[in-house]
Amino acid sequence: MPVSESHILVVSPIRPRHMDELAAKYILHRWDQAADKDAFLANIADRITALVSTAGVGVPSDLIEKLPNLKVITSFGVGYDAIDIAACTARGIRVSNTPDVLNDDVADTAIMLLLATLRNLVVGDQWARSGQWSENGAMALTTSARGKKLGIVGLGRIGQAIASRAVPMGMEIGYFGRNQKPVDYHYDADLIKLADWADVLMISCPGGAATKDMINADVLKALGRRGYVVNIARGSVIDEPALIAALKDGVIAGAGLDVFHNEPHMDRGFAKCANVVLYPHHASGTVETRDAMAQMVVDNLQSWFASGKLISSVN
Ligand code: 8YV
Repeated sequence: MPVSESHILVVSPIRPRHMDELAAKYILHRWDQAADKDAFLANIADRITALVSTAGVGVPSDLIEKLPNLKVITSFGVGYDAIDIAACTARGIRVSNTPDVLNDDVADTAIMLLLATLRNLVVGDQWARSGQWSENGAMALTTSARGKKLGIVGLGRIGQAIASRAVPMGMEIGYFGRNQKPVDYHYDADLIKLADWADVLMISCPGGAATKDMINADVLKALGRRGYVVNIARGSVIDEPALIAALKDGVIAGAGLDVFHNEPHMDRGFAKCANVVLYPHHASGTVETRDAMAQMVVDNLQSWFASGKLISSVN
């Protein structure tokens, strides 16, 4: 029997162990498992004061409207572009995310994709695995990260974690963002200028309407045929048809991608490109980090019900 009378709607579950912890403390309603979601809500909607979801799933805006007493949304993930924050704030609904605990694994993934792309890891793996090495000798030379200019689009906490890894690799850092930051890196308030300056464009900004399709054909053209794109932010930031065309036509040299439009149904056009390294939105996908993210969801709920305060709120 849960110790609290608080009713929580589960739109997307977190880690199993942490779900058990929530079930022991609160009355959970598994909206995610309901076949008929409206019928499921009918008897409980007015009792729901809290909601749990993940960054990938978010919260449908029409669902928020059906929950008259909803006070708090605790989301598993740092990105919250799939939640209508303005509508929540207007209703006085507080929203929390799980920042910082994933910075290292996401930044490691960014560097992993950068090196895998510039050094052709997947091609090399295939060259050895398929027997081509023994038949045809060494694979084609690749290009070094050392001495390259890394243009970071979005120098937030994750962007800075990436920069701190790239500097000791001998890369020069530049960045684009709304505001110049108190850091000793090359700054461009013009994205086209940064792309022209950079050898590698690293996308680490938030998703959402403000950054939708920001990396378009003009930016890719400015980056140039020896340039590379790495994206660990959101697929929505890149104009995907423009990127696929740029990869196919040699407008840019290659890309390393962790995020895509319409996940998990990635555009098959990418699968046909030999000069792209693909990773299925798994930058934070380690047991250690996902457990830490889940613990932040549990702690935010605990703090909310105990004091009405969130540990990591976004509004
Ligand atoms: C997701 C992410 O949380 O944190 C984010 O914003 O995109 C990921 O870490 C993860 O894919 C689960 O939805």
